[in-house]
Amino acid sequence: MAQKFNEMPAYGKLEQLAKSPYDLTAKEALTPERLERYRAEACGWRLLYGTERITDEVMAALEQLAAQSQALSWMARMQGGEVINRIEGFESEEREVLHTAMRDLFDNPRSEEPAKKAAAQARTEHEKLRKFLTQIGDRFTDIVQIGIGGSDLGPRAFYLALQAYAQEGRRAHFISNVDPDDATRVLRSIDPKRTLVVVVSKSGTTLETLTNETLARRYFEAHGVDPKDHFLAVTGEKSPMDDPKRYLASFYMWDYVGGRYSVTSMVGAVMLAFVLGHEEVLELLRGAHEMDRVACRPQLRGNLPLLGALLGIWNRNFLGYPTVAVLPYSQALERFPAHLQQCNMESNGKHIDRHGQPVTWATGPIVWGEPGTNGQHSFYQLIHQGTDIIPIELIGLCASQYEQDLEVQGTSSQEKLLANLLAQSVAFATGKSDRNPNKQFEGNRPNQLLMADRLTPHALGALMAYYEHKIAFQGFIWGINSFDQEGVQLGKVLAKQFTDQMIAQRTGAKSAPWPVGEALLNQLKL
Ligand code: G6Q
Repeated sequence: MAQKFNEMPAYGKLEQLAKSPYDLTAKEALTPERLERYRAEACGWRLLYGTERITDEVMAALEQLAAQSQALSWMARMQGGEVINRIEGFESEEREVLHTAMRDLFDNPRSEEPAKKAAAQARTEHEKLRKFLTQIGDRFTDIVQIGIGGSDLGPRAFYLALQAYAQEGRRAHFISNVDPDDATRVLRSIDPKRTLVVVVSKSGTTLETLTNETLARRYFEAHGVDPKDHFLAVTGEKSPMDDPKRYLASFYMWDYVGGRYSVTSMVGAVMLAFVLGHEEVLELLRGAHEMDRVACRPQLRGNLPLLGALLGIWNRNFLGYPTVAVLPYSQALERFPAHLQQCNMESNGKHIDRHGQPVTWATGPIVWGEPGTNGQHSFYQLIHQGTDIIPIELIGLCASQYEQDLEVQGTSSQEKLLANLLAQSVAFATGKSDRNPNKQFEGNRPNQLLMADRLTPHALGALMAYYEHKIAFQGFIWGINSFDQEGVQLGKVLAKQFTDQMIAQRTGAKSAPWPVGEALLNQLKL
C-alpha cells in the first residue's frame, strides 16, 4: 500500500519548517532578487510566488513530498488512460480519467492505447461539429445551452471569458437552474426562429436539465418552431438522451471525461465553436494541450501545475489555512472562480483515501473569488485585517482584450487595473505598520500572481489546464480519488424523494410514511 500523506518523510520536515515560515513583513524580506528567484513560466503564463511564505528549504521539502507521493507517475498514469477513478476494495466508478485526450489532437500525441482511442473519438466529434457548422451557415444567431454543474459552469465561464472574440452577431445564453424564472428570462430574450438550443447532459438523466429542455421545447412549439430543427444534444453514448431523431444533431462524450473536466469536450466545444468559430476552439484546445504536456515535466520549476499544487499544500496542510481566494483582475474571468470552485471542491472535497480509509489530514480547501478590483471595494477588508488568513491567487493580464482604452489622469484603465493588482499583492505580503491600531495591517497574507500577456483562447485553455492539473496533483499527493462526486449523486437522490412525495400528495397515491418529509412539505403551504 502506498505511503500515507502524513507518513512521508518530507511531511515531518515541512511540519518543522512551518513553525517559523518566512516573514514577509520583515525589513528587506521582499526584494527584487526574491521576486526573480521565485518565478516560473510555461505556455505564456508566469507564476510569481515570492509573496508566498516560502524559502529554498521549504521548496526543496515540497519537491521531496511530490517525489515521495509519486505525483508525476500518477499524472502519467492519468494522461495515459489507466483506470484511476476508483476506491480500492469498494464499489466506485472504476473509470479512466481522460479529459486530456479531448485535446490531444496536435503534435506528438500520447501513445497509450486508451488515450489514443479517446483522442480518436474526440477527433470524430470535431469533424462532425465542423461539418455541422458549415451546413447551418448563418441560419442562426443565438445558441442556448441547457445543462447544469459541469455541463454549465465551465462552458459559461469560457463564453464570458472569450466574448471579445465572438463572431459578429453571435451570442450564447445559458439555462441551468430548475428555477423556472431562469428558463423564462432566457427564453423571452431570444427569437426561437434564429436560435439553436444545445442540451448538454452526460448522463441524460439530470432532473434540472430534462425539465428545462421540456420547457424550452414547449416554448419553441408555442412560437410555431419545431424543436427537432433547432435542438442539439451533447450526451453520453446510449444515455436516455441519445436519440438522434429528436435532435438536429447529436454529439457525444464519454464516461472517462468527468463533468467538471468536460469543457474541452463537446460539452463546451459546440456552443463555443458556434459563437467563436471552430478555429478559435482549436486554439483553446491547443493551449490546454500544451499545459497538459507541461504537467508531465520532471523538473519542478518547469512544471507549473505541480509547483502551484505544492504551494497550495504548503498553505493548506502546513500553515493550516482552510480557504483560498482566486481573484482575477479581469472582468472577462468573472465566472472563472465559480468554475474553479467546482473543479476544486468537487474533486478534492473528500474524506477518505484511495483505499477507503478516513484521511487524517486536511484535503481540498474552500475555494471562492470574484474579479478584482470589484472585490477590493467589498470583502478585501477581511483579507487585510480580519482574524482569518486567506491565501490569495491573483490572476492578471498585461493587455486588455478589446484594446478600447483611454488615458485618464495619466494612466489607461488597463494600467489602473494592473496597478491595483500589484499594489494588493505587496500589501497582502508586507502589511503596513501604523501607530493607530485601526490602520495597522499585519501582512503575511500569502499570495501568488499568475500573469499572461492577454486573455486569448490559447491563454484561457492553458490557464484552465493549469488549474485542472494543480487540483489533480493535490489529490495524488493527498492520496484521494479526485474524480468521483458522491456528494452530487446524493443531492440527485434526495430531491427525487421529495418530488415523489409531492406527486403522492397531489394524486392521493399511496406512499411509504415519511413524517419529516411531510412536515417539511407542509411548510411550503403559505
Ligand atoms: C461534475 C459533476 C456534476 C455534473 C452535473 C450534470 O463533475 O458530476 O456537476 O456535471 O450533475 O450532470 P449531467 O451532465 O449528467 O447532466
